[in-house]
Amino acid sequence: MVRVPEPLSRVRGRAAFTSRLHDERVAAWLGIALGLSFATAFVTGLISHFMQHPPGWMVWPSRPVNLYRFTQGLHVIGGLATIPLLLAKLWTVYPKLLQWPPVRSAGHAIERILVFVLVAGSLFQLVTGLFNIAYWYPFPFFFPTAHYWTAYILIGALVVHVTNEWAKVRRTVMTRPEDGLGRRGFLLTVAAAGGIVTLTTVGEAFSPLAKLAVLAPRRRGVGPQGLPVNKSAAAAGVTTAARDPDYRLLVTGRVQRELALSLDDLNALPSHTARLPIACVEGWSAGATWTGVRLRDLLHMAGVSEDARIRIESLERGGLYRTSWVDPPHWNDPLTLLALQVNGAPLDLDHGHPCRLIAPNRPGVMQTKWVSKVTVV
Ligand SMILES: Nc1nc2c(c(=O)[nH]1)N[C@H]1C(S)=C(S)[C@@H](COP(=O)(O)O)O[C@H]1N2
Ligand SMILES: [Mo]
Repeated sequence: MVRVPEPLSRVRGRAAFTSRLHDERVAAWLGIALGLSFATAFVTGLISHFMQHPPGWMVWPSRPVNLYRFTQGLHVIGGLATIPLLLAKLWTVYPKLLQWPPVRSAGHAIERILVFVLVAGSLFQLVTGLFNIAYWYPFPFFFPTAHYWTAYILIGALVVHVTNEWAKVRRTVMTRPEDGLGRRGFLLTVAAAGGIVTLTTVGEAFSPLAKLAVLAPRRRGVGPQGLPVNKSAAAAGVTTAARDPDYRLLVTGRVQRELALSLDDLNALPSHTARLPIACVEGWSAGATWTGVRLRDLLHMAGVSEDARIRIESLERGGLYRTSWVDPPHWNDPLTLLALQVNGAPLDLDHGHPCRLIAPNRPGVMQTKWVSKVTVV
């Protein structure tokens, strides 16, 4: 006997979705949580972007020391905790995604396109972000650029969506439900899933919870001198140059006196110690005790004016992060060092031997390792 399939209209209509949690009240609460998460991710993401690519008029302060560590930790860990929220929301509303007929009017078509952009944009941001912090780049585009521009599209769609839904959501959450549907249990489960993601990753930035960070791609204490390494000296191709006895640190550009300092010269200069974090854009961070020469002492020796911009260059030949800019608030800060030691021992080759830049409130990608040249612009 041939089994007759159920009519499509039934499968695509409400009848096929038996759980009563495909429900406006659940969708409204999850929507509020997602709106707050994406707003937070957007703001912290812009902070990270503009710290790395400041337009000419924008100057970032060098304090508080741990500000970037906090905003970027929030961006990444908060983004991870958003994944269960988004999955729950998609599950709650997916009967609507399959509604029949798919388009009822021009207005309805626009609304559905908006929802498509919202769903696709959210999934894209969370999935590419997750792959990026896991050091997996299966996509053909450059992650920071794609993640940055998609954020504007997503936030645009989100603002329109919130405007459209605001009155309904308000009404829904302000009235008492008449039925006891088990919504609270479902929402608590989703919140717990987000909480577990946070607890098992936040230790990569917040050391008291380091032991719980079983899902974090970077762990505290793993790596030479107890600090994680993103790019090793071998990967950067600097192992020979970094150990060259003829190494000189050049201070050049718009200076009154050019300097060329050997490692012994650097070690003979007044040394200072600062407790500063490496705060990677990928969300992990680690505090360490750095000892070395103040960048501002070197620049004063070279006779540089207070408002100059400084370019730091690495021995590394290629690579996206071989140079970084240091603006006046950062290089005038007494905590900004060309570090020669970390945690009481000479820098490991992988941490930037002979010397590395370390400055407060700055993304890890701008803490240049294997420094060979300081150019005053
Ligand atoms: N020259 C150079 N410096 C660099 C990098 C690099 O690729 N090349 N990577 C940066 C990044 S992304 C981070 S997070 C920190 C990591 O520092 P660590 O290896 O000392 O932990 O170094 C930064 N300094
Ligand atoms: Mo990084």
